[in-house]
Amino acid sequence: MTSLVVVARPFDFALQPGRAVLLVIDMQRDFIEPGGFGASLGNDVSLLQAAVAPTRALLDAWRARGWPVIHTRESHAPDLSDCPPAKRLRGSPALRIGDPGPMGRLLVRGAPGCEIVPALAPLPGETVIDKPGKGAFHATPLQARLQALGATQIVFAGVTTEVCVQSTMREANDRGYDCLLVEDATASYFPAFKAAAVEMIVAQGGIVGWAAPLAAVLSAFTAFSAFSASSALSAQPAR
Ligand code: TIU
Repeated sequence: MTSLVVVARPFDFALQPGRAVLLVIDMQRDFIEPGGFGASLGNDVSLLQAAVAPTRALLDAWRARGWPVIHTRESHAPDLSDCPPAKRLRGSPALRIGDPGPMGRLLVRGAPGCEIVPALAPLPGETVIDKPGKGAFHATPLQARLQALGATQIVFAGVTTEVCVQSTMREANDRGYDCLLVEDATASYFPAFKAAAVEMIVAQGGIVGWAAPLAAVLSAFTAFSAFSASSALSAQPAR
């Protein structure tokens, strides 16, 4: 199968149809909207809004081809049995995980704040993985799902770049997946940390993976569609 060449750093990423999964990390109201977990930690949540529209554009392009999408949510059971005390008690936030806030209990499954923002809501048939940690492989069925899909490549979007996205990229890299981070489709409460995380990922010949702007991914899709159309035309019998 012909691959789609995405102009990326540290070098081109050969996206393979049938092998690539889009993994959208934790685009939840609790991180992106006021009154949620991110805000309880003292963060300016408006910084994460910038990633929503590019992530939607990436989802639209991916879905148009019928390629697999997996969403994650950082979330806990209502009894917090999957939330280690070390996580719940860390620091001195305004509200802790499980406390009631304006969008319901923070990071608790079933609370409105735990849901993915409406613009990026999962479609029927898309996998949603609830994860108790920062990395999406820890204590989840993600690896089994990727194996069932026959995936060898993961394209990443989501928040926050240097916390849950980078943790998951590192976990995925160690499990043998080629990982591409779409730079406009990720954001951090700390823009300098986002920039540093991207540099850390692509340094040393792609020690963790690749990074590319959304435009590069969309260009690869467009070029691939044009190539497929011309191949189909040239395959037509001569009249
Ligand atoms: N606090 C922060 O930057 N992130 C998180 O707690 N979780 C995710 O990144 N999803």
